[in-house]
Amino acid sequence: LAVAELGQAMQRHAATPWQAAPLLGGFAQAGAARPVLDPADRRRQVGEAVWATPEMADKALARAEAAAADWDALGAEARARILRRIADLYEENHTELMALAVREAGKTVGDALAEVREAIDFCRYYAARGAEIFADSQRMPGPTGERNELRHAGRGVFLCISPWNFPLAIFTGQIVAALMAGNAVLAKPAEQTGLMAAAAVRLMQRAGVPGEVLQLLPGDGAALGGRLVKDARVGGVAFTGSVETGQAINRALAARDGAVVPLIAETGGQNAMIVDSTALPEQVVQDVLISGFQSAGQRCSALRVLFLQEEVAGRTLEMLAGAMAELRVGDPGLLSTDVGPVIDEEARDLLLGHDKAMTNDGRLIARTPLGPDTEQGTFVAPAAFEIDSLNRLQSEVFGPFVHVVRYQANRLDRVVEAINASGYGLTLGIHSRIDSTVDYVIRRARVGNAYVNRNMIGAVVGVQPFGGEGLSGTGPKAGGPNYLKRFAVERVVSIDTTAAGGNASLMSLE
Ligand code: UN1
Repeated sequence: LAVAELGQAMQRHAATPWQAAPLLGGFAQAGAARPVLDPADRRRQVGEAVWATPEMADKALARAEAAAADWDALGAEARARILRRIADLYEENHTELMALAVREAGKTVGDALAEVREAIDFCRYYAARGAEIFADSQRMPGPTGERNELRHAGRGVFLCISPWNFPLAIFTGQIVAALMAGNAVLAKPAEQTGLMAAAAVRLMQRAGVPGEVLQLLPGDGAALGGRLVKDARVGGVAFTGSVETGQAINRALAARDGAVVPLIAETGGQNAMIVDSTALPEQVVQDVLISGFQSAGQRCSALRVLFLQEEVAGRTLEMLAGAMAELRVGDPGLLSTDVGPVIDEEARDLLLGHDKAMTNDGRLIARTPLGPDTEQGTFVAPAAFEIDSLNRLQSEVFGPFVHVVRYQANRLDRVVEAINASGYGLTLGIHSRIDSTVDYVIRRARVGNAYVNRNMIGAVVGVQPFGGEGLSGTGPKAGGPNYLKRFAVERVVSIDTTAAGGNASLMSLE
């Protein structure tokens, strides 16, 4: 039934395209519309998007600044109720949101479902955590005659800059965290996924988020995003995307006159999986397929470098090549599809360039053939290459490619050193049945999320707090117990309760 409904939602919008426009104070702004094309078939227009002008960004900032205090004063429980209502509305509208994930972002049906679920999980988890952390006041211990309270408040206006690879989940996660902490939000979605962002913001406003408190600014990353991060009215930035953009935001914030504000950044990875001779080969192959090729490898958590112990490398690669030949690459709207398109022409061309360079160097191990009807889309064939060391990869290769490096059993130390030397520190997979090996790796590898004898993507909100260190991000981890705190400031109120009269009313604040 769900699949039939999804098909209907996709057809409905073949007739009535989706729309995105800047939303200021709850009102859509007019402007020149840009066509949004389906990554699976670039002849198919799925909607159109209007980008925000610098004047709109300026107005949005002024409105947000004016609205922040009242939103904060509403209190944590009232804000948590609105977050729960957003979750309910996402649930009611899940087929529409899934259709958008498939048609605008090229997600497979399975990934689209996971996307909507994760967004809902973020709302419910942050509502629960926020109601706890941001409860009106927390009594601190102290001497008699004095009352000390720890409170939290929003930082004012928070700027949320989100990626196209999780156009609903990460977009929503950043925004509801900032809202829950009592901030007004300016949302700058990825250029490629403005339609999903607009649909999400409309639902958030229906759930009760005031138009001034959450404003949507679709537009160019460098021009619009660059302008916003320089503005002294922005009290904090949440960013998920490339390490280069994260560093540029960091520099822009540092160069600003005025207050020092936090950057919560989740950036790329050069994620490795280590497989020793005690690993179960079938499980390894299954986990490599999921970690390397699901979502066409367009996850910052995805596997990029597979370290195979020499003794098992040949057999594992043979099995991997066999399994890769069975993957189906094609229309992400079909339930039988394993790998959909990459996001756009620019991404495809970069990846094809990498494939060509690797293949010319004689490093190709296996490549999955593209399925039928892929000529008009931005598809990239999943491939595995062999390289002599992780150093060969200068930066993150954001697509369906796995690079294999063989290692000697007695040189596991070098493997861990190479992983750490990359400077990234996001996810890591280890396949081994030897506890001391697993322990050795986990104690030394500087990564945010380590996965043992399983795949290394799909961190679950509230269960596996997600995020890296080094070049991979600043923390705190998304979907974890400490994430919300960084969006708020702490305030301590100390009251002398021995004084008569005046302080009595403050004492009843409880
Ligand atoms: C990203 O790809 O930008 O665990 C981060 C996972 C996801 C990754 C999100 N939470 O696969």
